[in-house]
Amino acid sequence: MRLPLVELHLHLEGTLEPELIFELAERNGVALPWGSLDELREQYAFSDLQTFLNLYYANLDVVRTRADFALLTTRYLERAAAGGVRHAEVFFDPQAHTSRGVELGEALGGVHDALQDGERTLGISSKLIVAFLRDRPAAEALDVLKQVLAGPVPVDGIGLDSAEVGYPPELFAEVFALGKANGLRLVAHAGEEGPPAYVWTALDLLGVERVDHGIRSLEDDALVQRLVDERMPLTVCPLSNVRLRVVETIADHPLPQMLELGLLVTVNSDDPAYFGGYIDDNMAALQEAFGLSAAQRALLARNGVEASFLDPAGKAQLF
Ligand code: ES4
Ligand code: ZN
Repeated sequence: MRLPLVELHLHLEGTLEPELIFELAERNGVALPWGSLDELREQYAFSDLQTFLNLYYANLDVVRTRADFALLTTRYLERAAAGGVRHAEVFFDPQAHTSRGVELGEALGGVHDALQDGERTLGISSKLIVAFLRDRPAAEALDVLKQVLAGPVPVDGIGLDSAEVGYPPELFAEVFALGKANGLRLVAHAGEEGPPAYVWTALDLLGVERVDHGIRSLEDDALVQRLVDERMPLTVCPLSNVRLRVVETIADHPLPQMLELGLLVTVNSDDPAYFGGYIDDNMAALQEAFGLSAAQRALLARNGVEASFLDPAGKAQLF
């Protein structure tokens, strides 16, 4: 039996493949700073989160119209379906687009249309999580959230991403309170490059229901105990952690240790166009490095379903 793959940590913007960058540049008449695909690919050696983010935001210049956002999303869903994904809860960063003059409704509308189509044609159910950029002002995030809530596109949750260190979760307490008051599900990146203290405040002051990454939680035994006791999901992204130098190699990744500790760990792909692979590639890399047992593979699959925001009937359908 093929285990159900559930993607819970994926930035749609991070699925913008080099080939699609050239395709969109051509159709939008955008002059790229790269002469060839190979020249662009040479930029993908990152030394940390910030060097990656610089390229991630710069490459978005080619994504402009509602049709572009729909195409980006559809290409992701097609690749995900080919890799066995049955359900995806995807992040979208409105401020990465509104800050460069794209209309919120065009961006979010294109994504939403494609997610709906993907559900019908590819059989991938999905949830849409708008993520706020923590290295921009919280007042801007609040304003964007109000626009989303007043707009026509329904979203399922809110998240917090971008440069972490120096931008603790508590800066966004008001944003998350408004999201919660409107019935949205709450997640935040914490403990990727930032300290365990950021995981504590994401839990206590934002009220998150999942922690994205969270791997630096291992530095704090009391925090690990709490995460285990609360069955708090951690959306871990192994290939991302290697490419952003959070861990040295895949063989050094603490995922087996995290499972051993009883943490509710899920495997995800983060920004697959940038980090060398989609969720199936992440699973394959773990399999090769650790020779995961059938029981461990089944546990990871079950964790993905449990940690999703599907209702009980939706979860039952995945098994
Ligand atoms: C991200 Cl890997 C990562 N971390 C934080 N923010 C992000 N946005 C896109 N990818
Ligand atoms: Zn991420």
